[in-house]
Amino acid sequence: MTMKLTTDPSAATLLPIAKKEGVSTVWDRHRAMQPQCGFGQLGVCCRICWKGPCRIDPFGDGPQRGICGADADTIVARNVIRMIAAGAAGHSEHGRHVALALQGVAEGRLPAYQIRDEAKLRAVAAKLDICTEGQDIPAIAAAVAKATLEDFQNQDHDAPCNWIEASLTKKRLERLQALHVLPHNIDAVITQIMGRTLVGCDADPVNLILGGIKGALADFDGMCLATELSDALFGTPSPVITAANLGVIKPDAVNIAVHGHNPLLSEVVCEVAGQMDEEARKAGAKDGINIVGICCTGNEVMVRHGIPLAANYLSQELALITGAVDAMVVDVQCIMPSVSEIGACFHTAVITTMAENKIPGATHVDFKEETALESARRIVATAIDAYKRRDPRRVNIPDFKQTAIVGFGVESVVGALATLNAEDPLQPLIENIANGNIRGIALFAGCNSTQVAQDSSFVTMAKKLAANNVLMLATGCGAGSFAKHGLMTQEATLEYAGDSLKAVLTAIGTSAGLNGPLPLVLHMGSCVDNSRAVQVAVAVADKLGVDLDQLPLVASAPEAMSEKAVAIGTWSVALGIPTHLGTMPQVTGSAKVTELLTQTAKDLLGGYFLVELDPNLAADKLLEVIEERRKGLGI
Ligand code: CUV
Repeated sequence: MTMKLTTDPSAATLLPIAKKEGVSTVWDRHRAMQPQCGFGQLGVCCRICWKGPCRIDPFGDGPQRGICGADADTIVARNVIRMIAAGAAGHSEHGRHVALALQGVAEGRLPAYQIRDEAKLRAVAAKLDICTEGQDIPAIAAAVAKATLEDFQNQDHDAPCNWIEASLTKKRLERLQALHVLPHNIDAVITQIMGRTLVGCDADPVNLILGGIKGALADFDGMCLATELSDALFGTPSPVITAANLGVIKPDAVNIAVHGHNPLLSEVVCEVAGQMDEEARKAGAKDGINIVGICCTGNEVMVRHGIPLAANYLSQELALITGAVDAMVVDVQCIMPSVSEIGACFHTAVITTMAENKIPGATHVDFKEETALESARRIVATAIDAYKRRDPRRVNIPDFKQTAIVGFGVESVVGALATLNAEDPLQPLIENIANGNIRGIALFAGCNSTQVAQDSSFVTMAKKLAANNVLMLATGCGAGSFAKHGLMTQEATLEYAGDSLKAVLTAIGTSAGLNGPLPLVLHMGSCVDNSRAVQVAVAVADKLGVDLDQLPLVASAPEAMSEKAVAIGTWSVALGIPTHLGTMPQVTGSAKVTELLTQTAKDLLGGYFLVELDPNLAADKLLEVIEERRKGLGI
C-alpha cells in the first residue's frame, strides 16, 4: 500500500505510526477526496462570477457555454492564466522582499543582514549595466536594488523589465518582443491578468494565453532577481556534501525544521541557532541545535550552507510524525495547513512568521527584516522550550538518509569547467555536447503531487536519461527527490550514467578536486533558482551564436502541482524549451488551449508543453526531442 503512495523509504516507517496515532496525512485526504471533480480536472469549471459556478459539459450533451456566454476555451484560458498570475505573484513577492532587504542593507537599516558575496554583487551590477567605478559596496547595493525595484514600478509599456533584458539571448528577447509578451512591470502584468479575466472581459483564448505568457515571463523576471540578490546577500552556492531524508533529524538535538521559500528568515534562524547552541545543551540536548530543511527554504539553506534536507513537499507531515521536530518554522508557500494540527498532536511548535501567511492553531512570531535577530531568537527559544516537552517514547526517526553533494550554481559549474579550460570554461561542455558524449541537458523542476507515487517519476526518468548520457540539473522538490534517493552522489554517477556521460562527469569532477565524478544530478537550488539553469543555457547559446530553442535542452516537472509550476512551465516554454509535465494540467477541457500550449507554441516560441504521465515513455520522448534538436544543430 505504502509503495503506491510514495517511494520515499521513510514513509514505510512513519505512515503506520500516523495511522496508530490517528493522524491523517496528505495521502489519507487524497483518498477521501476521490473521485475528484472531473470538471475541475478539465479546467471547465468557472467560478469567476457568482451567477455561476458554471461548467461546460465535456461530452457535448449539456451546456456548451456558461451563463454569461463564455465557452470552454475562454473558461480554460482564463483559469490557467489566473494560475500563472498566482505563481508569478508568489515568486516575485519573494523577490521583492529580497530586493527591499538589499536596499535596507545598502542604507544601513538592517543589522541582521550584510552583503556576504561582494563579488556577486559586482557581477550583478555589471549584468544590469550599472557603472560601479569608484563606488563602494553600499552604493553598488543601492543602485542594484533601485534597478531591481524598477521592475515593479516602471510604467513605460515599451521598456521591458531590467532583469529579463539582462538575462536572455538577444534573439529570444526580439522574438518575445515581437509577440508583445515581454513584461515591463511585474506587478502591472499580474494585475492585468486579474483584470482581463474578470467577468465580461477578455474572451479570446489566444489573447488570454499571450497575456498568461507575459505573466509567466514576469515570473521569470522575479525569479532571476530573487536568486541573484539572495546570492549577493547570503552567498553564492558552491559544492558541499550534506545529507537528505528524515534520518537527518537527530534524537539528541533540538530539531528546528525551516520550511517554505524565502531565505530572509531561514538565514537568520541558522545564524542565531549557532549562537544559542549552548542553551539547547543546557536544556538537555547533547547534540545542541540541529537545523533541517523542508521544501525550497530547505533547498536555499542546503545549497548555500550544506544544511541537510529533511523532506520535500509530500513528506513535510512525516517530519512531524517522527515526534522529534521541536519547531517547524514556516514562511511562505507549500506549507500544508495540516501541519499545525499534526504539530499539536506531538509537542512541536509550528511557527508562522509572515503577516500574510498565518495558519490556525500555529504560533505566530512576526518576522520583519528590521527586527530579524529578535524574532529568530524568539523562534529558537520556542524550539528549545518545546524540546523540553518532547516525549522520547513517541520518537520514531526513520533510519534513512542519503549523502548529497549539492550547490551547483552557475559560478560553481563554470568554476569546475574552468579547471579543464581556464581561458574558455564553457568550451569543454560545448565540445562534449557537440561530440555526443553528452547528448543533451535536462532540467528537472517542480513539486510532488499525490497523483504520482512520491518521487517515483523523478527517479525513473532520471535513471533512464542518465543511461542515455543526458546531463541533469535539478531544483525544487525534484532536487529533493534526487537527494533523498541518492542520485546526488558520485556512486550514482558510477552506477547509472551512460559510459560517455560518466567519463565527462569524472573528468570534470576529478579536475575540480572532487576525487571522482560530479554527482549524477546537479542540485541548483530552490524553484526560483531555475533561473540558474537558464543562465547556463543562455551562456552556451550565446557562445554558439544560437537561440535557446535550438539547444538540446529540455525541462521536466514530472510531479508538478503548484500554480507556481504552471508559471515556471509556461516561461520555460516561452524561452524555447520543450517542457514535460508528468501530471495532467487542468486545461484539457479546451481543445484550443491544449493545442496552443502543446503545438502552436512550438511555431511561435520554439518551446512547447509535452504531457506524458508514464515516466518511462516521458524519458523516451525527451530523448527524441534531444535528438531532434541535435539534428537541427547538425551535431
Ligand atoms: Ni518551490 S512549489 S512543492 S516547495 S517544488 Fe516543492 Fe519548491 Fe513545488 Fe513547492
